[in-house]
Amino acid sequence: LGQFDWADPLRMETQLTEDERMLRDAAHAFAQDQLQPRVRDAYAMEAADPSVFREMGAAGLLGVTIPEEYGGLGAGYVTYGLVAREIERVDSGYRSMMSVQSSLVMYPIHAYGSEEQKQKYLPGLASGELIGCFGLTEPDAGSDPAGMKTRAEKTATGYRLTGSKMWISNSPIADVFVVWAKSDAHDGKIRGFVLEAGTPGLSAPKIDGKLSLRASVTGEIVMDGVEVGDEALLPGVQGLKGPFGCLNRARYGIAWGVMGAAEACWHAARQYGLDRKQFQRPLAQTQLFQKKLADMQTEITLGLQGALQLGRLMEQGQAAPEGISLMKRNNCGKALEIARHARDMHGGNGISGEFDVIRHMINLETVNTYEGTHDVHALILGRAQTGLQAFF
Ligand code: TGC
Ligand code: FAD
Repeated sequence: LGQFDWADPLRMETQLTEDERMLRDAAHAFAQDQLQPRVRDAYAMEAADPSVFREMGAAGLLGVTIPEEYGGLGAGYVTYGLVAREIERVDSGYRSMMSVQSSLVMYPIHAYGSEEQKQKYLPGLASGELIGCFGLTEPDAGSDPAGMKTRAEKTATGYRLTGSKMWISNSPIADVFVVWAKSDAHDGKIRGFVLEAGTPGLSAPKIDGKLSLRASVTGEIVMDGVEVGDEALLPGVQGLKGPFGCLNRARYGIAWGVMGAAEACWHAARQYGLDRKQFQRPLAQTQLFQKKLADMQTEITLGLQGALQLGRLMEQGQAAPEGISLMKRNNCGKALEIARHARDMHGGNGISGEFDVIRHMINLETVNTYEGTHDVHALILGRAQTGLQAFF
């Protein structure tokens, strides 16, 4: 019979290739050496550091699945997931910066862009010299992006975009804006456009005062008659399947990422329980404490197995969007619950920034909401198994 490893009960390590383990270890070292030392201050000060992008780029963590000819790593989806897990082990905000850049900006330019767009933007996005953002959500269109009001009108030489986007990760520091708009020239269908910072009429004010995901900056995108040339249109896709194709990748990465945050909380709670004594014995020697640790271990082990299988399906081109919804929803919900328990198990210390668990807990409230809320993914799964539409 095999040896039991409490931290890896089903021996996921043996399911990874040597390359995957090597890239995972490099991402772990980067996250622990470069990100962990600054995250508490970044969170406390609500200060996203743009140089994180260049550092991630130098470490090869931007565009993990994008081919090497465009500056990416040319690796598979399991590697991308393992990287997300290591970064989110430190903070969901840093993982957000990485996944928006990789899945929501580089992916659509690579999958839907012209050769000129790929050459122009992808190498700079991969190195982190350029920062990207993705504008789908609007003040009146969140869970229902089909209700967007942003319009692209045809001009003699291109398009004029008018509208506003809300809750956009990275927008105040972005150089490249992938935005989605209904285009008059395409029967009102949703089309993607690549805008550049500094274009007249384009601004991206910061949303101040967030109490969650404070190490990552979030803003609006205001488009007040922004004029762009024909070359700004992403030629390869139209309709909602354009932005959803990107969201599939980002949601998949989140399913892995949140397991990293959950593991950080689990390991911290276990260590705290071993170190702290009450009633003359370690907290970890009480039944209630051990039951909570066992629940965390079980949910994380199952969540990681699900994410790994989904990754293998992604690599084979066999992952259905509903399977991605299932894993995004499950792993976010479970990670949030684990973080709440870990916070409680730290007692009063659990509310201190020094112990990290409350930061993970508050971050995970955002992650449970963005990229499709927990309940919206339930409706996607409900529709897929009943054939009945319950959104409206
Ligand atoms: P529905 O009728 O279901 O679909 C419309 C068209 O879209 C296609 N489609 C998909 N294609 C690929 N992948 C998917 N996952 C797809 N889901 C839908 C569908 O096939 C159809 O295509 P066609 O050609 O037949 O027209 O559309 P609906 O309007 O009923 O959609 C409802 C719903 C709830 C499923 C959807 O709108 C939804 O998922 N809402 C959640 C919105 C969301 O996730 N927003 C995320 C914004 S970005 C973000 O949060 C980034 S945070 C990142 C970070 O900081 O890390
Ligand atoms: P709503 O859609 O108004 O939902 C409010 C509540 O109603 C939720 O509980 C929801 O589950 C529920 N609900 C909605 N519809 C139904 C229904 N039919 N039946 C039952 N319940 C329903 N967007 C981007 O485009 N790009 C980004 O980079 C980005 N980054 C983000 C970063 C942060 C920090 C945050 C907080 C959000 C970000 N978002 C981004 C937006 C995010 O995707 C949306 O907040 C999310 O999709 C939910 O939309 P909403 O906030 O409008 O909530």
